[in-house]
Amino acid sequence: MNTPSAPVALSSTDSAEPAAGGAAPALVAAFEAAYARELAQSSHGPTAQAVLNAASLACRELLASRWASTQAQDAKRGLKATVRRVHYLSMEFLMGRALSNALAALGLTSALEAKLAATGQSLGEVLEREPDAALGNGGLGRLAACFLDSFAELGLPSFGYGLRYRYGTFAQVIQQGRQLEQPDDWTRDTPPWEMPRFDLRFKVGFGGRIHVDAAGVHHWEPAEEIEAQAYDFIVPAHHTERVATLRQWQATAAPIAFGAFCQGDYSRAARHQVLADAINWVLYPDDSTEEGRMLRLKQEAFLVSASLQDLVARHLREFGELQSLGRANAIHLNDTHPALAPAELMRLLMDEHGMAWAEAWKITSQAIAYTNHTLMPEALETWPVRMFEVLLPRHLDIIYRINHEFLVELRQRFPDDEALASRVSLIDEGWGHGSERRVRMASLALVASHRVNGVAALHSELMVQTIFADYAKVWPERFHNVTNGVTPRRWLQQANPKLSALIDGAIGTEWRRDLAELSKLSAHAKDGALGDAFLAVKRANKERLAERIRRDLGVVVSVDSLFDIQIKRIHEYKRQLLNLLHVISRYQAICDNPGADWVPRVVVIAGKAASAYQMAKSIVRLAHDVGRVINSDPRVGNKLKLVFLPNYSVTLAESIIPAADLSEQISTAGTEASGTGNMKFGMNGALTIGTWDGANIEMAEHMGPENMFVFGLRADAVAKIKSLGYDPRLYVEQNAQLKRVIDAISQGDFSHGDTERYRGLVDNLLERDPYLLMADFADYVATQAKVDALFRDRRGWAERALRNIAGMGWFSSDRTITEYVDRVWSLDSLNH
Ligand code: GL9
Repeated sequence: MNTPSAPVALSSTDSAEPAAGGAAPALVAAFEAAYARELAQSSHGPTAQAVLNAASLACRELLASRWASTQAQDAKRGLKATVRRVHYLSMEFLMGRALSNALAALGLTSALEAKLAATGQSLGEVLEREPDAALGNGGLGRLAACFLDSFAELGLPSFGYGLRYRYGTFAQVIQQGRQLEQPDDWTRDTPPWEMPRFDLRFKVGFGGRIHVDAAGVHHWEPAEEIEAQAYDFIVPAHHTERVATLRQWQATAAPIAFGAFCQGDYSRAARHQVLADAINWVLYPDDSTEEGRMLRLKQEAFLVSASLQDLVARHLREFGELQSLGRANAIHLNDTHPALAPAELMRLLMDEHGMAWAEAWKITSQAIAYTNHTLMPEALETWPVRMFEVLLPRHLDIIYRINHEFLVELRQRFPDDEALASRVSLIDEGWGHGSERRVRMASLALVASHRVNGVAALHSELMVQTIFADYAKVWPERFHNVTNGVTPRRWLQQANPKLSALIDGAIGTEWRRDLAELSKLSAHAKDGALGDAFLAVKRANKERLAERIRRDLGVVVSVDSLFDIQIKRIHEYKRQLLNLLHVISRYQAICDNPGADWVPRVVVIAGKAASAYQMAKSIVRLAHDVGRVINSDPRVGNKLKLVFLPNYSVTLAESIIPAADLSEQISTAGTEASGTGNMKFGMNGALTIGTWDGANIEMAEHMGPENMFVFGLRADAVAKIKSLGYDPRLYVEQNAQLKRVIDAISQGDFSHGDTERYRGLVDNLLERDPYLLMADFADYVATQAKVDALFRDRRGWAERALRNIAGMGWFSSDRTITEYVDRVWSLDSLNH
């Protein structure tokens, strides 16, 4: 990539843990001071919690000094820099735990371990106490967190911008097989990892009136003003002293209600406070109900406005003018949630800084780029014009003007195509469906962006053929693909130290800096001794997971079994139900013939269902019902177990993935934009059973398709079957095995004879089956048989696993970010 102009200091070692250099004594001293303070403040004595708090504060201090030097380097870059400073706007950052990553990055794990040994505490136990920062729902939020890690590692001048939610995604509790949602009070016991920036506060307005002065300048008088205060979450590089910043905004009531308070109107004063607080209360599930939508729009506007005010102030400070803002800064929209950004930037440039429309628009479209993360049409965000009128009147004006300019230009280029104009307009007039007028957020993002990308090759292709076909006709040059990646620091080096050490032994340690080096493993794939060592590492990881399953669920599983794992959000398109159908069919076959030579399997499922998504919740319940029956059937024993691990999280994933033999990536082809779990499993030496979908395709291409268990209809066949009129019943009638599975569910075999419990679920499968489970069932089951056959051949399995790892070098988020820099964020990308 074009490296930023500031030089970055590389640490001097290649070992598993980067050298701490002079930091170890500093950390130990900072730790001791913080620990003494903890003990002075706590009534519980020298607990693991006290150690966690002290260690976090000590790391934070070290990171803060790295933060200051990173910022100082970046501030000096000037306009010569070829890479623009990136501002990554996202409503979600699924960070997980911070301490173990920071210790690893700072090279201080052993120093702290040694220090703790003296106090009789174990570092592992301390690390286990840290709550996850779960400020995201799934892949999109975790991708943003991986990107921050790569921003740091690559030394990219950047800010991640998000909201500091009080409650992250809900905690999932299972009661009698059903999901219950509980608040996730993640900041309760631990001092915040982030640094408050009391000097960084911006006012964000809502509602009110606009008046235009004699000079034509718009003055917006908001009815309500909320103050945004910055908190920085510092993300360290692992091989340099650079850091990345996640700046999260906390809302506080601007002190304007003081008057009300003085007059004794406490409830008005309090209401003002509550309105501000609400902005930070909760992260909404991506596929939530209509409820709270007004608040969600406020959250989006709050994130965008505070972040862009911060950017504009910084640019002015560094450059003394705003004309160069678009050449020095990239503003990236992580999906459409921050798509108000162009309207807000136009407002700031024109209303607050007196710029004319044309110049402000030029700067805005230089700065903005947008990534789409899903083709699901229901995920295309739109907001009623009515809500804009109430909350964001000035932004609505600007959006109308952007739309006007856009449509004038469009009509010149496509004179007789009013249908096109109405399809691409920023405003959905609601004519077709007789409903209210709405602002189309994706259209706003597309019009303002100089680059738009999908997240895997197939997804980017389908994006321009389907949801954005009209826009691709208007601006074909804007559309690109940048395939996702994940950070190998967290997902391989930290999650799987044993495998990492094995790889070091086989090919050296350079892969820790440059994941592409993993390809060297393919030369060793047939090395039997290495294969055996790989299997031993896998077994050790499986033992840890088996222990957890025993402890948390009381189910005893054998590590000789094939660990078959599907962990992700519960969604119909991801087809956890297809997995369950296979499990049921295997169960029935085992009962028919318990004496046969079965390959023992442990099927593990984990994931959260959005609270309002009834079908997904029903799938969670079915998983529990089926697991209860199978796990207690004496005919089955170790031949098959099904467990559902509750409260899926980044941390849980870190312990599950290294233990997987088989990774389930079985979405209906054309529906999973990319997937990133698939990559984490691949790096950890799990084989994939998957459809020709999302990034599975590119994984197969990189490792050789013969090393993946691919099954099912491809995206074009899916589209064709649907267009011809798909009838799921035909598949059921023609497949006795499938029919028997469906009948067992309907007859109540897993629900104590209750034939109502899964009626909706079964009817949906038989009558609609929108994700084609019935059509793919036979091939899925046949492919699972191939998995069994290979698993019996231990050396053959290990060889394939090594080939999988060897093929995963390309799926580092470092490669992804390098591509974003080349195609989207470099200065160069503005000229092509
Ligand atoms: C998602 C896609 O569904 C995934 O396939 C993709 O890997 C990620 C990251 O690009 O984005 N889009 C999306 O809305 N979510 C994704 O995971 N959903 C959530 O994050 C809940």
